[in-house]
Amino acid sequence: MTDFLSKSEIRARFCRAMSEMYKKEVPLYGDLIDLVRDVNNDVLANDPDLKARLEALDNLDRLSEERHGAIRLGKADELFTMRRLFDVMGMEPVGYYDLSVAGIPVHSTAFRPTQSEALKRSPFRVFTSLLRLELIEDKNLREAAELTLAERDIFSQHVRFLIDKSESEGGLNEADAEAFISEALGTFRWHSNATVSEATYQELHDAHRLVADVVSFRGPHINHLTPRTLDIDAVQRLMPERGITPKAVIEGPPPRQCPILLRQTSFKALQEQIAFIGKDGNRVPGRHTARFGEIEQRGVALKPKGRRLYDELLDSARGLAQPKADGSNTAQYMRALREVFAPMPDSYENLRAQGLAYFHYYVTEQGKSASRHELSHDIESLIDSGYVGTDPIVYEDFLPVSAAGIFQSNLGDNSARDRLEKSHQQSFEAALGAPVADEFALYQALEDASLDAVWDALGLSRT
Ligand code: OOG
Ligand code: NI
Repeated sequence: MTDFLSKSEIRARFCRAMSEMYKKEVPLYGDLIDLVRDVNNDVLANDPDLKARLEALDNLDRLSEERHGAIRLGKADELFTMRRLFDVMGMEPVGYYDLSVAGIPVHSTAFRPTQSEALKRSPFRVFTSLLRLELIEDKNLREAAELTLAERDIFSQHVRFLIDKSESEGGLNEADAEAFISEALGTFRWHSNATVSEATYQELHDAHRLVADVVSFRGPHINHLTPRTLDIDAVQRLMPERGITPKAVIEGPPPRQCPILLRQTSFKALQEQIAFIGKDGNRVPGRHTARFGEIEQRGVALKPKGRRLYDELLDSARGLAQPKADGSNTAQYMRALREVFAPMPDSYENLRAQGLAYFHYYVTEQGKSASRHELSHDIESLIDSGYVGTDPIVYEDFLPVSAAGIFQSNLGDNSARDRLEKSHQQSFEAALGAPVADEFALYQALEDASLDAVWDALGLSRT
């Protein structure tokens, strides 16, 4: 008999190990985690209703644990093996993000659990970008970058062996899972010794700072981790008091009664000591800016119609005021954002009634004790009479404009903003070795499954 650990258990342990590693590597991140925990505790102490709701839906002990991290890969076969590595932990590629529209030479997906039980157990996901080397215009530099990347192997032999084993046997036992976690973690570790000379680094950096970050190192260091906060505006405000410098604005929608999608902000990336390859095997000291800390607050997932409205409103807000990186027009931008977002209903009832957002349906206590002949076959009347309740389904994905804002705040203000050529989802999926899942289809399936369960529980057939 095999005794496999569940994929969710491996993911939860991996996430904890990653957090410990990153706190040691970037102590300021540990300070951010402490701040997030303090703010979350304050919010819960002041809002017993919210506390009760979260206790029912989530595991409160894990409230301040990381929700996501991000890495940047350099070549197609790294993405291919990374997909298999994340699959050991029950994380599948969801969504395609084209960052070239914001002048960033990568395209990305998010590896994440997709089932509600798995999300509840450990929602950890990794935003994973693949560098598009073809966007480096200088042919010599492009070839030098390709050569440097060709020489590296970011996976250990042992982790490759354990990925194969998990695939062929269908899982990993306790000992193998522990070995997998520590071997896999090595792939995401920071290396302060660069694999290039200072001159090459400068050229890569001049092509795009991100190119230097990916090409100059032995592995795809985790570049940030992101815990969940219950009050992102409070954390943003309190960061400076704790010696943490936040980016100028919170990305995403404005503050609302009923949060939608995702709001996020980060602290600026740190300047770190590195060492370039010098002459005669000597090392040359240098500096590199890459790693930071981020926080997120999530709200209800929007249906395609809601998402179109969101994108339109965000576009208009940005048309009125582009947030400046130095923070000089933050107040103006936030005011524009609030005003522009007025057409987005700010009650769950209206978001649901207008088909703008996804909801989880369930039979209430009253519904459970009702006799069948009292029950209508119409979901809206069942809701009106209190037999069926609804809960917003939380958005588990990312937003390209927000992601671009997070990238940019950590790349400096002089990074290219021109539009690059069109996206290449097909080449991304070819490298990945699988199609990315459609996020809307996943949310729709969750909503549909909850409705089916309602009809079953009430003994009714769907009309
Ligand atoms: C990824 C930035 C995107 C987010 O939360 O939107 C991201 C990166 O900087 O590599 O993590
Ligand atoms: Ni992030």
